Amino acid sequence: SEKKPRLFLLDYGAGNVRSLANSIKKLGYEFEWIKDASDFEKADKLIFPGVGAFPQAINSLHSSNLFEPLRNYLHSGRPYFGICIGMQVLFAGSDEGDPIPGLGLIDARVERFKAVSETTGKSKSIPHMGWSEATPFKPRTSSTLVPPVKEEVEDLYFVHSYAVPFRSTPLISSWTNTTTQYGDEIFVSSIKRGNILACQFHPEKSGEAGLKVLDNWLKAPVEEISGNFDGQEQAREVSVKANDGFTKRVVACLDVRSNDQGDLVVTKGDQYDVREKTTDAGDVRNLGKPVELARRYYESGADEICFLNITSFRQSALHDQPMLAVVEAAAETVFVPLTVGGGIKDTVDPDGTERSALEVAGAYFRSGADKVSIGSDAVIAVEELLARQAAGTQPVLTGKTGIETISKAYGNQAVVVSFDPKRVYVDAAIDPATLGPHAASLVVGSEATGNVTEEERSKAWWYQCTINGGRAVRDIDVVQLAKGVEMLGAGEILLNSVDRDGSGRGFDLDLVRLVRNAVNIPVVASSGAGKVEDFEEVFEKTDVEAALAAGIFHRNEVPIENVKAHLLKKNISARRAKD
Ligand code: 1PR
Repeated sequence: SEKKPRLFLLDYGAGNVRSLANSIKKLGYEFEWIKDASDFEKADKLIFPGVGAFPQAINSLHSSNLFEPLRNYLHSGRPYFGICIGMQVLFAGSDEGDPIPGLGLIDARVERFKAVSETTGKSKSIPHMGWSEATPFKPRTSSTLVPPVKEEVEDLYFVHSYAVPFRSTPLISSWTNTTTQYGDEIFVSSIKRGNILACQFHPEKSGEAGLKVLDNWLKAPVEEISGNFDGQEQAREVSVKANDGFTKRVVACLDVRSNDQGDLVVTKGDQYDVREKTTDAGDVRNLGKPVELARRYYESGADEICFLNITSFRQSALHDQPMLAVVEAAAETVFVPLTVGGGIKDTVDPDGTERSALEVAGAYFRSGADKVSIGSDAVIAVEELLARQAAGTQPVLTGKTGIETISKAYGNQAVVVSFDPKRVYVDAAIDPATLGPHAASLVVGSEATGNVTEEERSKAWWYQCTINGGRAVRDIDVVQLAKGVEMLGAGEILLNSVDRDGSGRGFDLDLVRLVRNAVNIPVVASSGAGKVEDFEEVFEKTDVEAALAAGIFHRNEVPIENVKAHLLKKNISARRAKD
């Protein structure tokens, strides 16, 4: 029988490559890691799953002496599959970070998305994070290697702030395999020519659709996907559509903690109280096993899964091996993005070993997490930032906070900040000036647009931030926190509400709108979902990119399938669950 082709993966240690490794294993293929330049000679197929930032990727190729060998491999005509940064490095350069030349196979540049449209003035969040349509560009051929694999468009998972803009030139037209629209910008979402296939989306995070793209390439005979990438075609056009096809994400959240027997269980509270009220002992509510539930949610069409270790602030998260094991096991069966939070901060182990937030986050990324979520530590970091601003201390940014160190090393998109705000009720006739800076988060009940009770309508309130799972309030409001974490480099906000948590009353729309309008990074609305209409409402009435729920999914009251079906019925763009 024929010799099996040797597949190699190139990793430069910049984030979650475990998910790609897991998906290749799940599809039934074996691979080896490139260890040094000589391995390129042995490779029949090569995958470069680039994560992080363009200059870091190029620099690390240079420092490990892999830059030239990689370029030689690409010119050898043997099959290459680049993912995300693994696509971008093929270009001449990027606007990201320090200017540094890329591999230069394609004489065009990677550019930053524009937060505000030059033609319509409408704004969009950066990074582009979520599921978008990839539309085939090339005339259809018999090849099944063109992602998307079906004739029609498919939703695939993207997470990036930079992309190659589509331009109707012979060069770009020759390479473009699919295009994707974000806002009114059209970018090249995959390229294919000769031996090169590369995509801006993450096939290993794009559910069944993404696995199919990978599988098609993996099973293709080497000769079929070898060749050279020279030559040019005629320039062709793509027109901007009224609807960009960017979908709203539905996120399932699992609050995880150890119960009184010491096992990690999924729990869920009301207003952050997770203990049973019916038993005298007040046991921690147990709603299931984290890994099993995560798999169930993946299979029922969750666009993203979030684990929050809600007790880890008591000790170092790295001491919490079981949580790392949970992430590792979940990443074996969940092929959509995974976020992990709880205890991401500088800590000291009981034996005195110091662990930086960056180190803790790194351990989670290596276990298969795509993003880490920071709660308490982000509040403290922004308080210190505000104090430096007030005192005129320079520099305002120290570069030392967890948000800064992690986003620098792994990219902004890898850092989520979890907000746990609580309403502070004040007199309805209050003079906002008496609230000082917090007036920015003041809502007067009679003007509230979210669903509020008669009693709430007669009051006013502002949104105060808390730490340690709502246990301690701080002198900082959600608008200050939102602007502060964006400045520090966070890539997304997970916006909970202590008041609405577990209530089933719907999302706090006034809160959601305040935070959405304060920043240009994606915001996930959370807390209070009780029925499918609550998702419709938050997407119709605010501009959030995603909505999260916990209790209704755990108790099987509202399956994720029903949420998706309802959104689609109401013409809200959502990723179609599995066919
Ligand atoms: O402060 O960095 O160690 O992170 C701790 C993390 O744990 C924070 O993200 C914080 O939100 C979370 N957390 C801490 N204590 C609790 C608790 O419940 N006692 N859970 C807690 C937060 C809220 C949401 C929940 C939504 C949706 N849980 O995550 O999933 O409210 O719930 P619903 O749909 O049932 O209404 P750090």
